[in-house]
Amino acid sequence: MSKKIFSGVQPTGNLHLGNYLGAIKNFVELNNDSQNNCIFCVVDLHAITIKQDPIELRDNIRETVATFIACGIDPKKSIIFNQSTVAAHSEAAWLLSCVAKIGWLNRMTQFKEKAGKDKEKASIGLYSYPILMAADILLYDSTHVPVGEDQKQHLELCRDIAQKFNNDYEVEDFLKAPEPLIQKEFSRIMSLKDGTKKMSKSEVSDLSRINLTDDKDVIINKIKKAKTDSLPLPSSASELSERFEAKNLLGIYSSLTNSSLEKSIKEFDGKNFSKFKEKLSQVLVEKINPISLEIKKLINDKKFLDRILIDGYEKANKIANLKVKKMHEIMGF
Ligand code: AQP
Repeated sequence: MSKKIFSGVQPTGNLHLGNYLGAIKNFVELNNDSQNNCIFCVVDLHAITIKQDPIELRDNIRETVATFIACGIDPKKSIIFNQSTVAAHSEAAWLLSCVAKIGWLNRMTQFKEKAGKDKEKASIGLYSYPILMAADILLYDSTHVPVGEDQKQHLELCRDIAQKFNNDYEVEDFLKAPEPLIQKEFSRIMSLKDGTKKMSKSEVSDLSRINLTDDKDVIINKIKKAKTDSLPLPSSASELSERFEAKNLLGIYSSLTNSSLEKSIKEFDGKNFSKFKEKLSQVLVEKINPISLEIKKLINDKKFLDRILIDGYEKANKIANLKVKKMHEIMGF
């Protein structure tokens, strides 16, 4: 059965290994299946929930497109567009925010994490952004949404909003509740400096992540400095329950080599970290270096990147406008 795929990435800086292994790697596989209709969105309206420098934001939008292409997404097979160019997203978000419940939003753990201790000072957009995310997805009748594990709760909210809209307005199956597509293993890549924290663009220390634009030497250095513990590598997965950094590094290795955690554990059983880190760096360089070189090449071709966004806008705008128009009719406008 053909799937309608939708997913977004925030243009908030260098995309990293977590974005790649948790989401973009999956986008590429879905894009390569000719049965699927894929839409990949640069979600700049989400990015501004935390203050952005306008000049950097504009560059980051192009860099995100360049990263999609460098990772293997083919703009001829998928729609790639910039969220803010399709006004229906903001509009549908407002319509849906009148359906969603405050209690539902209050349960969102990502807001709690991102707002930190000073919730009163967080933007209202940061609080309500899962509703905009629901609008993004529902406008395209998306059936499947490939995301990292951290977005699972937002997708559940999206399903609740769709269902409530359909019930409130008695329009069965008008908004389609999408299925999350989350990698079964290694769906949450952790910081290289702290195995209990998600690898993230906004983390201050650049040593906490592998950026997709990092070159060979930078990658090797970051893996050398990645936090580990004093024990040798384990001989079974059960020994990893409290060894967060070891588990994360073995997970990264397994994901990159498309093997299971068990297989990787067997490969490095009892070895010390320096041997393992050498192999991990090698695998990372093999995967990331070509992507990094391609991003750096594409980023100079602004015309090419802008053309992709304009083509994508034209296609996405048509679909989204039709859906929002139907929402107007249903809601009595
Ligand atoms: N560490 C991660 N492990 C697995 N998947 C991840 N994703 C992000 N970080 C990890 C997935 O990547 C997709 C795009 O994410 P995003 O850039 O739109 O937003 P994010 O989740 O907020 O990513 P960051 O890096 O943490 O950005 P900042 O620091 O700007 O907030 C999503 O599918 C996400 O699940």
